[in-house]
Amino acid sequence: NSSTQDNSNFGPNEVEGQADNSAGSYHNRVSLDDTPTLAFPSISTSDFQFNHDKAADIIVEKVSEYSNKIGNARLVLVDLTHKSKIMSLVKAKAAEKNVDTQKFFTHVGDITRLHSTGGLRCSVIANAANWRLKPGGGGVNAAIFDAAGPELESATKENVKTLSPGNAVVVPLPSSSPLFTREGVSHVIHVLGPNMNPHRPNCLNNDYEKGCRILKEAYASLFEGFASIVR
Ligand code: AR6
Repeated sequence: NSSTQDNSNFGPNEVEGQADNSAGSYHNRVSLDDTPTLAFPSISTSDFQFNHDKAADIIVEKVSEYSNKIGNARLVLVDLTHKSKIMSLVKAKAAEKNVDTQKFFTHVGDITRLHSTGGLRCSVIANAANWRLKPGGGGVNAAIFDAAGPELESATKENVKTLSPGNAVVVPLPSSSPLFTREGVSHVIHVLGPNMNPHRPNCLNNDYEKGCRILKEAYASLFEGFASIVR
């Protein structure tokens, strides 16, 4: 049901887009202004099989830390469906910690179509990448490389060849990329999170002490990268 709306938490230039029916104040919303915004997927929680509850704690911790360091810029956690477990967990934990809803919210939609189908302008999007920074492999990585065209692969290669877990790299997107022209995305930040999937490289074999440290580093590196763009 996309008709349920609650505009009570919106700023003056915002109206709600695709409604997010779950309770809590971190509603997705449509931005009508040009506030610099980073849209990011939950790193490592799907193909890389990282524990959702632990990941949600880390997202909220790092979002709270960085929301004070990015001026008026905003951070938006994106996932494909209203049923997203990680999204629900993050919303509940962010509400508990009173994270500023002007600086952080969640949005249901395809990260490669935020402007054209969600009405949300995000000049920067994050990718849950693989260590080779290659297209394909499914998940959000395949979607972003597909949507961005060959421009993203060549621009990525110019910057860096591989990524180690816990790191992020900022890639300026050529203006010929469809993601730039259609969605207004000027930068993609590739992030490599910790992997708990035995069928993927660098599996941590359930070592959550190490995994949590690497996931924290990954978000810190992502948000630092975003801060370096908006500064
Ligand atoms: N828009 C928004 N969110 C999405 C989209 C999309 N188009 N597609 C997926 N998600 P995953 P990981 C969400 O598996 O766990 C790849 O093969 C998804 O629901 O993409 O870090 C890479 O090559 C989930 O919440 O990333 C790596 O090898 C989140 O994005 C590996 O997967 C991340 O899911 C990385 O695995």
